[in-house]
Amino acid sequence: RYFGAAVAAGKLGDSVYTGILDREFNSVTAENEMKWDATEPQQNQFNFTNADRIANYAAANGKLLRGHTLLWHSQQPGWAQALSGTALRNAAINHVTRVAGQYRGRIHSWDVVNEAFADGTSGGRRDSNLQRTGNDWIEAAFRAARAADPAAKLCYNDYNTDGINAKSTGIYTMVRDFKARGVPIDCVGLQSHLTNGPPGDYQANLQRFANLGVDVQITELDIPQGSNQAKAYAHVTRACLAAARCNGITAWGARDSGYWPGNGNPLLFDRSGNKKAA
Ligand code: 9MR
Repeated sequence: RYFGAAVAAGKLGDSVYTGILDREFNSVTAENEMKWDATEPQQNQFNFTNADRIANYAAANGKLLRGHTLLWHSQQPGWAQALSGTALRNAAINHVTRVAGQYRGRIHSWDVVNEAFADGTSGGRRDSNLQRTGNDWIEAAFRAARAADPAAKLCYNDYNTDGINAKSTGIYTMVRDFKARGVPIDCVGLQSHLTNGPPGDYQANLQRFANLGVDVQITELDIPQGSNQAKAYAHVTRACLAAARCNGITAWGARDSGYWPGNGNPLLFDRSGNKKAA
């Protein structure tokens, strides 16, 4: 199992920050630098400068590298937001092919598709420009990612899916269908932005995904500071250790300062970089 942190390229020059990473984590994830707006600011003109800073940091310091994220309805470049239909579908698949190809062999797990399911009780897909290209856009993305980087584990990643609810069940049903039809999927990411701590069925939810034959990864863990922060982190960690095929935890940052959106003190190290009880 790995233990990771989301990192920002702009902080890699801060020695307190890199000190925490070096000492405490064996995996890193780009917080924003591998997203569509960052890597393909103009159509077919790719810019990997900031993504490479994180990839190179990982390689130089013996860290695994998680890829986040190839396709998402948010943080799209303006040119993609303006496309629809076949033009958008083709651009999206080209993006997957080029970015996954760029990092071929260097990513242990990719969030191929992020946050494509709706909140609430429908259990269905979220409306988005990508969804409007046709319901098969997710499987098309996974097939393109597999072709571009056969060694990377390919994950579907989402939030509010930490317990058993309509949204996580919608994803569960999609993964079961993908496995039955041979669509290449290897893992499910549970973001676990746990504002209220882990739900009681957290471990059962991890385990039901694992039972489908995919790995489970906790991908964006943060839990606001409060009397139960340490207990809640322990609960999450124990659930992952106990569930078969939960093979990694990533915290959505290393220390509280600079945390998005800037409050809550939800991470494992305080603003000065000291270990918290969690
Ligand atoms: O941490 C990211 C922040 O710096 C960005 O401004 C924000 C923009 O949407 O995205 C944040 O990361 C998100 C992640 O990519 C997907 N899941 C939700 C995360 C925010 O909690």
